[in-house]
Amino acid sequence: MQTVPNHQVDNLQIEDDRTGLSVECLKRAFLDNLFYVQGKFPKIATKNDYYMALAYTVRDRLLQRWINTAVIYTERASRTVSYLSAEFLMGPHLGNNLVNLGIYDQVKQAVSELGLDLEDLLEQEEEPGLGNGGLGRLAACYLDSMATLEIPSLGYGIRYEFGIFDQDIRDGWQVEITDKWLHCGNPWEIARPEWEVYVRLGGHTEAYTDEHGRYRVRWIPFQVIKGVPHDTPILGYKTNTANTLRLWTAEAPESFDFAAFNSGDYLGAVQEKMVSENLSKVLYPNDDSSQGKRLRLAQQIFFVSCSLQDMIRIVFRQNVPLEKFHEKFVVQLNDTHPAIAVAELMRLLIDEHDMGWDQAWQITQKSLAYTNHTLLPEALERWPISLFRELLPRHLEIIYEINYHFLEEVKAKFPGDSDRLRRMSLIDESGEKYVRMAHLACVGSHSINGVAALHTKLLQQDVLRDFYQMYPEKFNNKTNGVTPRRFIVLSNPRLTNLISSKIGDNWIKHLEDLKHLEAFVDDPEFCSQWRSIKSAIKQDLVAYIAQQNGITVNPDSIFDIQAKRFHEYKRQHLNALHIITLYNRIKANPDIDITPRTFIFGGKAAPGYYMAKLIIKLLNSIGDVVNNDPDVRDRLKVVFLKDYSVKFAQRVYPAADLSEQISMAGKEASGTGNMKFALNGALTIGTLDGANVEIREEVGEDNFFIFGLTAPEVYALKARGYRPLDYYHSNRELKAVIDRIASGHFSHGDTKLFKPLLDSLLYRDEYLLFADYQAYIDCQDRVSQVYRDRDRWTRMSILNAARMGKFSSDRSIRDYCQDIWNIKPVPIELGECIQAKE
Ligand code: CR1
Repeated sequence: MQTVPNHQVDNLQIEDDRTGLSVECLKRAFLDNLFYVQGKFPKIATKNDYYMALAYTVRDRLLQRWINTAVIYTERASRTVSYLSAEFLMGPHLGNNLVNLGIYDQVKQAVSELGLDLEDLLEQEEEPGLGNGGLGRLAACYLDSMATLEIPSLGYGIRYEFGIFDQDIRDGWQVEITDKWLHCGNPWEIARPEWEVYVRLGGHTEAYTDEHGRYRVRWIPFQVIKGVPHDTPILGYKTNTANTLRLWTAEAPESFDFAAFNSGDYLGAVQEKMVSENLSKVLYPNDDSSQGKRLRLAQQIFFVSCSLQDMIRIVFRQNVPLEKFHEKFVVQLNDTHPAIAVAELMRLLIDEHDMGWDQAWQITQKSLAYTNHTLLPEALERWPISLFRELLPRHLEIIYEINYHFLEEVKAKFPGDSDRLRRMSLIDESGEKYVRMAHLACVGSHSINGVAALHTKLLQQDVLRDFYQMYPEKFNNKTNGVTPRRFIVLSNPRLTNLISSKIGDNWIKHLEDLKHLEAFVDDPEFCSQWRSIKSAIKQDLVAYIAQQNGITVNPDSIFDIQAKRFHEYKRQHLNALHIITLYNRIKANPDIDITPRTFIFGGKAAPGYYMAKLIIKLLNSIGDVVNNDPDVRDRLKVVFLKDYSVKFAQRVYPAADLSEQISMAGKEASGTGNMKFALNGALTIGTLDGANVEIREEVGEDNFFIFGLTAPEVYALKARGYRPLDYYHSNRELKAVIDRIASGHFSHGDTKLFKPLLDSLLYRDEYLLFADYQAYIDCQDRVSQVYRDRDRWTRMSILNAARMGKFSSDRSIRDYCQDIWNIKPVPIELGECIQAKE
């Protein structure tokens, strides 16, 4: 792996136990931390003690860069991106920091000289699962890329005490277990109580006239919550830049209500503390759906208000006049979860900092930019007006006023179009009244972007059409990307070394350079190395599956993997229909010539999403039958790997032959797993949905297994009137599959268990599984054919990886910098300013 670039070593002025990078120095520092931080000596130290000692050793090296970065940003009052996100799915920090510091190999040697195994210590880390899926992981990739590209940035979010639940599988069903990630402490964060802020909730407002005779509003809250920031350094890859992830914890302003305490009401006194702390207690485990819960809205205003107040503190601290807030900060809203920022920034500027409406509105619009991540109607957030009024009375007034000005603008642009006014209003008045958060975000931002070309187009044509007609200049596309540091360098060192041995290691920062691999696609030795690496990684996964699931898997079979959140639109059950189709073919003719396959699934279902949980149960039930049926003769295996996480994903992507990206076209905004698989040399079977479209464009149609209806075909079919039963009756294999499930074959004769799922397919089939079934099966048959031609498959695999340059999150971030943020890199020199005051 990488070694320390010499210029960094040259620049180091302090080579001591907290900054030194030599093996000797690392060893000394490690033992020192074991002693002084963990209070242990080797003989009695646990694995966790060793992990902590190593984490602190690495953190010390980060701190030097972190402080330098902060000094330079402060001195220059650098323009800064604030990335506001309710989720950051960071994954384990230790390994990534070793890669980005360029000391992976030195540390491996240092710990091994002390009789320890680095991989073992890396396994110890309890990852911060502060996100559900793609949206939270994208935020994490973007932090990595911003630091790598030397872009001043702050990630702002919530320090949930409990992250996404741990998933167990019992009797084939998902069981949720509380994620106690902070249990052993978190060595990567530093609390900053000196920067605490206060957030108000509830109560009422009062109008008054100030000393200049101006109309003003005072908000008398029912409750005040304290927000305490916890900072984590985010180091760039082989740069000295260490940016900050700042997560807020909710606390009661005073630990006790002393009045209540003195009157003897001890429990009443701690009550408030408990209520306040609830705010940052737990991550809502829903992906792509919103349930309108009060606590969730409270979480949103909490982290948004804390973050905006923090930005204003920084503005003052750096002597920037508040009128130039938008020059100092650009605030990216990661979906609508932080969209209340529109009203909160207005409130802070007007009520707390005496600014006039028009100026405040200009600053707000110039500062904010909004990214939309979904086309699913159930994910578009709306809050009942009653709830809003109860929790955020002042914000509701401000939203009404924004709406008034906005609708005047709409009237001026589209006179006499009252239907349009009704559709575009920030308030949905069709039944019970709601605040529409996506509309608020669109109106209050200067930029609105989707996350893949098709998604942005569909936003413009459909979900946000009225806003596109009103503000075409605000719309732009920013196709998602993933960080090659975590998703190949860290997770697939063998492939990384092979690639670097051929084309050098420039590709790690400039992923387009992977295209130089194409020169080797006809080199038999390179192809054979490529193949044996994939094979070795598959062997590792075979061992893991044997140990985790007790299933024996054939390493030469196609590793056919679908790993992502469970959702009907993602169609894990379409994959199930294919498995049963192959199973039926074997049952009908046990000697049939079938390309062996291992179907691997991973992913969590939202705890309240019954159908998704039933699909998990179905997959496990199919596995129980197929894996043990003597007729199958081990040609098919179905494996459900429980508790999918970033750590686990890093193990799975490199082992895939085939990546399943089979959502109904028009539903997956982008997808990012699709990119991680292809980067590791998997071929994709997919629909023309989300970023699949662009991946296929890049890798070439010959190297991509495409099937199924396109988004326009989906709409047309639905408009004509879709009848799934017709497909059932006219397709012999499909009927046999459904009948096989209905017969109780996978449920010990129980014909009721999967009935809700079968009924939803037979009588509704909202996501058109039946319509796409035959195309999917035909495409899978082609996959099986091609896999038998090893050389052809290897060639396709190499070309997939070689052509993934576009999908680096570095490219995405460069595009954001250029088109939306108007921000330039600020390189950090080490050493010069560490002693600089104050
Ligand atoms: C989308 O479903 C996309 C990620 C990141 C998800 C997925 O297709 O790759 O966002 N959306 O952009 C989401 O979680 C709440 O919406």
